[in-house]
Amino acid sequence: MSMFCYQCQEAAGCKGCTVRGVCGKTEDLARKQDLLIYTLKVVSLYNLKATSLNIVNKEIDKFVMDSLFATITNANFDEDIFSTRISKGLELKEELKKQISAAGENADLDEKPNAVGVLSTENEDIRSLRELLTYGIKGMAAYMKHATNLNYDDENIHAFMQKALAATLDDTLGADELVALALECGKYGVDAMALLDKANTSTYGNPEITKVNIGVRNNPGILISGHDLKDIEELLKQTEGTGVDVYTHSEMLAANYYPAFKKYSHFAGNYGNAWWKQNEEFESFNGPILMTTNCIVPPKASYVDRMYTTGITGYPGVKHIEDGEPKDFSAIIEHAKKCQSPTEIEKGEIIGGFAHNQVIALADKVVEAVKTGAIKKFYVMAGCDGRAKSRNYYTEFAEKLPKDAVILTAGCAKYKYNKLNLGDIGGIPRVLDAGQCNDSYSLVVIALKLKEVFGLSDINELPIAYNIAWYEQKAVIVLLALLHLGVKNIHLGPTLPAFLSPNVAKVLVDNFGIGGITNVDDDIKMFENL
Ligand code: SF4
Ligand code: SF3
Repeated sequence: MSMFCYQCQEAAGCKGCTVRGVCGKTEDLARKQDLLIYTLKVVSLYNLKATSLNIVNKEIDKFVMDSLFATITNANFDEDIFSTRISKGLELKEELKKQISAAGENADLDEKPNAVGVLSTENEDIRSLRELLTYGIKGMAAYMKHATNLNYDDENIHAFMQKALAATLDDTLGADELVALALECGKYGVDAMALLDKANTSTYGNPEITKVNIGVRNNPGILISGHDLKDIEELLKQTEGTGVDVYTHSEMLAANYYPAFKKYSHFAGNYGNAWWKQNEEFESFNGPILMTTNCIVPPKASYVDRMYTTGITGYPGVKHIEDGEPKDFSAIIEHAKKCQSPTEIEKGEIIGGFAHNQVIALADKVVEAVKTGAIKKFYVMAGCDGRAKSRNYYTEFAEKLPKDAVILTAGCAKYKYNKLNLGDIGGIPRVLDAGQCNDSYSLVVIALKLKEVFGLSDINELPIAYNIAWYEQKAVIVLLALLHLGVKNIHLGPTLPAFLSPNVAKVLVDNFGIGGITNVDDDIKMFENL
């Protein structure tokens, strides 16, 4: 076995990728990512000790956060970036050791040099819990990165990420302690998503109901993908008056819902679908593409020269736009001017912008529809989309749901049903899109509001079912956040995570009622009876 990775839903054979990642990750890249994760654990171990001595190193918070994010599935395929980060981590460790020694303390901590890679933990349950925790903080790091880009930060969340990393090196922690840490991770996940929600809505206003054009215009365009709103803000500013239009792709769709971006007349709408269709859709877009975060699919030769990365993303041979205040997007804008306008692949509009503020503004209407029985049940179908054929389940599920059911969604999972004509219930669309995967937080705020309005004592008494599609590690932090909030009976698909050992899966089933999916007809019956 030359590598081992089982962090995402595409883990080969539902067990793990051992030769090459289904995502395109090579053996060398996998080893470097493993080494970087191990380095982060060691840096965290020393930083915890330094912090206990009141030695403050702010640089470490950013280094750990960015590095965790870079190892998320489909975020960065550039081996050189990982080599540089590993070296930087080792430098930071040496610096911390010096500081700890200078404070008169023992600076020889137990670094567990054999703890590199997932399989270095022999006990499969401990391994499973350590990885669950690691993937949870990877997702948390992604959300923190977007918040900090907008100058919102929380040192307690960074401290937790480092505590969790160091904990995965601690052989004295057994299954109970690690389960407790995973649930604590959910608490910090809620905090991180709340912080990002505050950052986004304070900076760009509250998302509002919006019809988004999915067709094309005649000007050259730039397609911006990923989740980083600061990047689209800067790109919209810098493209203004240049004759270049800006289109969103995949999860960046949610940018269309923010008041601050609507004022740009060259903001043309959304092009294409979820991340996994990019090989075709980036080709037909004809203009340059900017990847601000995951998910990158190894690019085809037909458009690789039109692709740009920024932030923590990277791909060998693809041009990278460096950080800056502001970032300089002139190269991609000049590139766009030389390109043809996008080829039309769809026409029409999709509707979204149902984040908490907007839905709560409609609360009377929603509550009335529930009271009269016009709406019988809400289905939270947030999460990720992916290329597995088995994910057509979610399209079929949305189509076959009874007409008195409303889907609450967030993340790229929505592309499985957001272009179906599912109609509305008394003016309330049957698919309410809150935004990006991090906006799953919005769905929780909505649920808590409904609980209050209906005077219920438990969130699980609401007529809400959870049928969540997952792919990468941001879905893991969303799941842990929901568990922390006491949500029960969440069903996860299209397959359960390969990193859950049978015993860990049993803990989740017994304590939280977590389950998988079977087939649409049986599952709809099962959810109706929950
Ligand atoms: Fe396999 Fe997913 Fe890991 Fe890629 S990220 S190597 S597809 S488990
Ligand atoms: Fe999507 Fe990658 Fe997860 Fe953010 S863009 S939900 S998969």
